[in-house]
Amino acid sequence: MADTETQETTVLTDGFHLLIDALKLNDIDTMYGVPGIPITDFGRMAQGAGMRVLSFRHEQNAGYAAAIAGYLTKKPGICLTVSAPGFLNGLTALAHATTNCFPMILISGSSEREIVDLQQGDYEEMDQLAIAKPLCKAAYRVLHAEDIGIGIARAIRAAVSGRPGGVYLDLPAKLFGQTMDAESGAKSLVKVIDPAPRQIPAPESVARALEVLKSAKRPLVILGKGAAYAQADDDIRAFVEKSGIPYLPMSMAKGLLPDTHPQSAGPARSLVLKESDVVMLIGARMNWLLSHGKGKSWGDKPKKFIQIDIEPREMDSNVEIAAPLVGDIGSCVSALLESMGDNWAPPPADWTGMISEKVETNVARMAPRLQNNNIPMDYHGALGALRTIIKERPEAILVNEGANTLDFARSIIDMYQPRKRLDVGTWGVMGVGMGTAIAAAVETGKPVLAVEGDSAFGFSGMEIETICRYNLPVCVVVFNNGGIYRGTDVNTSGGPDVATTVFVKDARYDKMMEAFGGVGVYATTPDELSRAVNAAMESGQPTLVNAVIDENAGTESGRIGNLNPQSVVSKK
Ligand code: ADP
Ligand code: TPW
Ligand code: MG
Repeated sequence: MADTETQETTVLTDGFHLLIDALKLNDIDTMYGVPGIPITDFGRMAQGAGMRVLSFRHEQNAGYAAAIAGYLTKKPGICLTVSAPGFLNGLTALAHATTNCFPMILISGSSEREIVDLQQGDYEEMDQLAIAKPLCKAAYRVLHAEDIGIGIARAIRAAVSGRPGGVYLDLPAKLFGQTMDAESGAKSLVKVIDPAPRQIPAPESVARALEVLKSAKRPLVILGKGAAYAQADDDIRAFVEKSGIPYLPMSMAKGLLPDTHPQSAGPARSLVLKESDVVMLIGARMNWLLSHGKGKSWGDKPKKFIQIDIEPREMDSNVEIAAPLVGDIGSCVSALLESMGDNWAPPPADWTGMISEKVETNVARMAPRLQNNNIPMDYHGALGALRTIIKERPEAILVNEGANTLDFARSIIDMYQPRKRLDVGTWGVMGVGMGTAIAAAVETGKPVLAVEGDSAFGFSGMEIETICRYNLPVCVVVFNNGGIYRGTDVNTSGGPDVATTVFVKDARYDKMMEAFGGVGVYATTPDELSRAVNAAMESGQPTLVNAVIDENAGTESGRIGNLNPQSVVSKK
């Protein structure tokens, strides 16, 4: 009798509930994924427990959503997938997150360990942990319900501490149904305290950095997306303004200070890279996007580099760093501000004057081109219209991918607020567009304008159904030039296939949007484009504008055509 009573009062919990409780305990309230065995019920139950669980049409897009959610919030974005094929579909995004230093956790269900390890051919069999390991910052597997708390805690800490990155968490099917008593279960959960602790720079490093900076005649600050990620916006602005040093924003750092700021050297990029004598990198790596700090674009004048980064091994990765400042950007910049004193001498006026002059000339040269009304539209005409829209709606988030569509939009559309420009990142990956747009809308509640090359859009285009399904305030503009780079290539063999870079002529992407109940607009002039986008931003209704772009207007690979290998025999 007594035994039965005890049994009846033992309340049980299981893997499903422990996982949900562990995530919620750590303020994780949103997941992006695709359902299926063995995580269907997990997704349902998480939704039932009040989490936002957004289902996508392809895991890669859910993964890109999670990656950018991590960038925007400094909390790991969660992507949830099924085993083998779903996992692999999510893996590209996990690697992308790691490459870009975005915190993300890919949670994938997996098959039975005993069968997988003996390679006996289980349903969706794959040794996922082994495959994920080289492609992310950390990878863990949880085998027992009582370890769920620790597993989630480790995954969160690994994703956000130090240099942020992607983490893989492997959850075998059996784990979800494992039971334990609810009280011990609750006790086993871990609330991660201070998941990304401040990393204070050494005082001597701060002094050294300021010494080098003081010695400069032609100083330059380069702001990268690490600086935007750090959310130390006020201190970064104060540092730039107090120092008086011209700055260059990397693509996703645009808007950290407004592009119209008098110290912005954006439109004088080639000049400042060549002529500067001291360059301070703040949350930007000296990778291909900065020509590795050498070669033609950097000119032949000697330079010294100062670098602020949380990752010590980033120093000297491409060039000698005269003053490494290792720590989190918030702490480093506030330490600099404190040590600068109140009498910091601004850079020599001939340097800042030379830059302002160049900026003015280049801006003035561009202005008339942005107002052209050519039909079909060229990039300048169409982007001139969108530039005004972002100027009038600086809180809107701009998502951008493509080749010409990316490169022209980056230089033409001024950004005014931090973390409003989200693009292809370090790899220049096509396909981030719709996942990024969805997460941007979900995480911020702000209107999203996604400016997409027609090829770029195609990589994730089916997710416009997701946008309609969740009724998100996303306006997609497809720059439709009928192909990759241009719509004019010909097949030199004379055979029946069209050229490799060419798509169907006059494709109507706007009708895809209508198929899912969204608004589709066909726009051939900057005015039509402008009207449609403004209406979409105003109404918040899911909208796709098919912007017809001159198929001759683009160039091969946009601005990075120089990276294409050339055949010595012939180039047809
Ligand atoms: P971009 O592409 O804009 O040049 P990168 O992605 O190359 O920027 O560089 C971002 C850098 O910022 C990475 O080296 C990363 O380690 C660093 N980083 C990210 N977050 C922080 C932070 N909170 N504090 C310091 N450095 C950071
Ligand atoms: C995952 C290679 C770089 S840019 C691009 C491709 C296919 C498309 C450019 O055409 P789009 O833009 O978008 O129409 P536009 O304005 O120049 O016509 N696969 C991946 N990533 C990359 N970067 C590629 C292929 C690529
Ligand atoms: Mg195109």
